[in-house]
Amino acid sequence: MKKTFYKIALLCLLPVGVFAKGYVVNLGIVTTPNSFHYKAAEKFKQIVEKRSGGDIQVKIHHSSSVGNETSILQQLQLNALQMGVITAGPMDKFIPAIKAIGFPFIFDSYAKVDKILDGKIGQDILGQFQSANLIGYHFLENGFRNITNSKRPIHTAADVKGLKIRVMNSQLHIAIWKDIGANPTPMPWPIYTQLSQHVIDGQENPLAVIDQYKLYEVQKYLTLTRHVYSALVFVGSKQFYDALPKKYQTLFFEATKEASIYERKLNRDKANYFLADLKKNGMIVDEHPDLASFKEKVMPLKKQYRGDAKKYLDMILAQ
Ligand code: EAX
Repeated sequence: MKKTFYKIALLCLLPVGVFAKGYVVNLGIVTTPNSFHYKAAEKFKQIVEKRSGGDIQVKIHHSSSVGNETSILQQLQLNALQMGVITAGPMDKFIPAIKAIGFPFIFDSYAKVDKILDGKIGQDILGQFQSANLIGYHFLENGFRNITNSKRPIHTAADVKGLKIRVMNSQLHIAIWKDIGANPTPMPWPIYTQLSQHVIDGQENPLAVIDQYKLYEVQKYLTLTRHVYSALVFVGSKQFYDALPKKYQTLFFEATKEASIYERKLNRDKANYFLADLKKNGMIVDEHPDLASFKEKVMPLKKQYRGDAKKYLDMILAQ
């Protein structure tokens, strides 16, 4: 009896001992397991656990269970979390240069997105994460953002006037929607309840997010503005990264790159599905809004850009 007890106790202790020697990576995201953020995180987990021979264990904390995106970034700075898949918007308070890629209407194709984000400009911006005590590993994709609301069809910028639009906790996004004429209200994701209770009239997100969160139940009108390309970033704790052996530092860069390429393809392959599904679920869609009216309102924002944000914005505009 006693022997069996010890055997069981030993068996229970063994896995703990193995992991105690290795590394545990707590990864935070704000979206649910059907999201692309999660699919990327899952791919990263598979690659890292396999190639480290189980020496690294990745735990995915989804649905804001470890806090909103701003809070996840703060926890990464303190090494309370080790990884996150975060939207570029709320990062601009931490890394101002990221505003360059969030400038409205700056990307007109995926080819240009990939050229900039995977090229020198993107690499330079990721390098700047270090000064915020973070590691910017790789860009992946949320998608082009589109506006929805419950009040009225939006065709021109004038139709937005006075609408209470939820925006991300981002300096740039607040400025964009102020300039368009809305009443921007920053709040963290998710926002279904606030929409259903009419605390806010509208919001803007990629089609996948609008569909996966069933926002068609609480938003009647969708306008394909594609006003901002919404990048996601694999972000990590610098303190954690600095303490990793070289071979694992390399593995983290490889795994985030592979997971990002995988996720972008998955996201783009499904783009048409989401539009069809939103229509099927009753949304009234304006597929050809007057984009010139929106551009006219937001272009003066360029003058407010300073420092590296301005430098990279000018470089992208010159391409
Ligand atoms: O996918 O907060 C937001 O609007 C972001 O797009 C978030 O990543 C939801």
